[in-house]
Amino acid sequence: MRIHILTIFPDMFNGPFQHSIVQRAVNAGIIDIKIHDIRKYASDKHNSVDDYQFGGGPGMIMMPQPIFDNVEGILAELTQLELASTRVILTSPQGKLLNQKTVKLFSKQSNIVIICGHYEGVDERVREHLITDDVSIGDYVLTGGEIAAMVLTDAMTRLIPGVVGTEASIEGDSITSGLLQHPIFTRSNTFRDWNVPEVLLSGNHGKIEQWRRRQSLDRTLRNRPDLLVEANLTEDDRAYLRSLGYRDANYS
Ligand code: 6GU
Repeated sequence: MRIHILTIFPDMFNGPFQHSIVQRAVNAGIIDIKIHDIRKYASDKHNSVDDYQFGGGPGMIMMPQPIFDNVEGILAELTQLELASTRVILTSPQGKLLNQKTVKLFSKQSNIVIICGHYEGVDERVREHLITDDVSIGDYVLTGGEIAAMVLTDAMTRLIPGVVGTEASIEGDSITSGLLQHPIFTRSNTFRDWNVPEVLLSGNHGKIEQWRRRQSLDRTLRNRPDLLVEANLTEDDRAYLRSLGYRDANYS
């Protein structure tokens, strides 16, 4: 997969992809990340990429022309087959909230183009005529789309086959499995008087699985009850949730 990131702050990307799993994926040739400086596509003598908004209002708006020229230059290099598996994504607080399902869909594409929104936003013609998807990473406002582009790149990368060691570590993820992950422990068995739960040392795999499942349900109910509506729950799970006092109209 090739990931193109269009930004007016290319230097922000020095670092985040040069460590750990993403770096390994780049070195192994599984992904290729290309950072594009939108300003290089500016066409006036001041290298403008932004301007005031028509109708008046606060702040500056990203101009359409440098973004169109940059994206169209990238798309022109692609084959028909690649074009059919390419997404052009705009990061902005007005986008659709990113979730694991969307990340998974994106991770199957051959090319991903991410335009990092800035200032008050981008000219609406970019959204209307250039992008395939607009993405927000949460209900808060960032100074720009760069960090969101890093988040998206990171989340897509780990889903590409061969990047993360075992399928099991992906399928067992919080969210991917529909529930939050259960608590996990490593050495030492006793740390500052705090013991690892007895059951994990019991060697009884049936009991361990049951404990983990219940901890997952517990944690999901406490932190993300919204996930329970879509989660795949067994009769046992439902009985356990009822014992915790969970009652929800959407859930039966
Ligand atoms: Cl994608 N961009 C900005 N500027 N703020 C955000 C965001 C994106 N997602 C959440 N907040």
